[in-house]
Amino acid sequence: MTTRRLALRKFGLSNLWSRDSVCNIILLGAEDVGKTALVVRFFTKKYLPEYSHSTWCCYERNVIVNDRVLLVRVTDTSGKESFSSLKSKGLLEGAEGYVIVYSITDKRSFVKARELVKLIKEDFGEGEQTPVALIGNKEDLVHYRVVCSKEGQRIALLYPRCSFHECSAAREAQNVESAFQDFLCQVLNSKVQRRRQSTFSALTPKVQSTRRNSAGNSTLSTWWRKNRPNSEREVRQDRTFTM
Ligand SMILES: Nc1nc2c(ncn2[C@@H]2O[C@H](COP(=O)(O)OP(=O)(O)OP(=O)(O)O)[C@@H](O)[C@H]2O)c(=O)[nH]1
Ligand SMILES: [Mg+2]
Repeated sequence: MTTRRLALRKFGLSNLWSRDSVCNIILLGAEDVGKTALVVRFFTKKYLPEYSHSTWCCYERNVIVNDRVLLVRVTDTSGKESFSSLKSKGLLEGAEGYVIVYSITDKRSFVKARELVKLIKEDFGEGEQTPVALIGNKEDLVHYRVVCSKEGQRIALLYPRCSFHECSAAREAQNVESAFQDFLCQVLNSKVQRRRQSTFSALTPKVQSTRRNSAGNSTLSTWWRKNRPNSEREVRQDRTFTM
């Protein structure tokens, strides 16, 4: 074991090592905007004309971002489910970034995307710092465009850590790749910042002791995450596809 890992273990920070190489992303948006098509395109470089409309599922794959290998885990939600229902099922727990998709040919999907960005950025408190990527999909259907690029850009400019891209899952892999790569870089940077903040608080005994619970030396929230009677956690594993 390296000196660095030993030092991390000594200060109770050994988990930081593994947590750093995993990225949990949530994919949100209205029905039929191409959420599944986008994640499948990014992970496999392939495009299929039809995808399952299941309630939600999880895809994961190792991706190289900034010369580092990251295990990117994407929770692909269904457009039928509301944000509050996803939240109550615990699907948004541990999100390190949100990808919100709309179709440039569907105004209603843009309105929904705008509401989702607002919800995440304004109502989430801590989530304000969580990176969000707003993606206008189906760029290949230019003749049917009803949402112009400027409208998307305007939303992104309203919030910190919100990026905007237009792409087409159907046309080519390159634009989808660069949108996701750009977003994952943002997520990585935000993780590094959070890690610095949590390292600082872990090394400050006063702060740490107030967060410990009676059951052991972990924080209450960590203890609850490990021990809660949550069947969703097991279900989640059944719906994870490694690509
Ligand atoms: N022309 C075009 N069609 C697309 C594109 N992306 C997806 N589609 C099509 O749009 C339809 C819906 O795609 P999905 O990926 O299933 O959409 P979704 O957002 O996951 O839908 P739900 O899971 O029901 O919420 C499919 O018929 C896709 O082939 C695109 O970039 N261009
Ligand atoms: Mg889907």
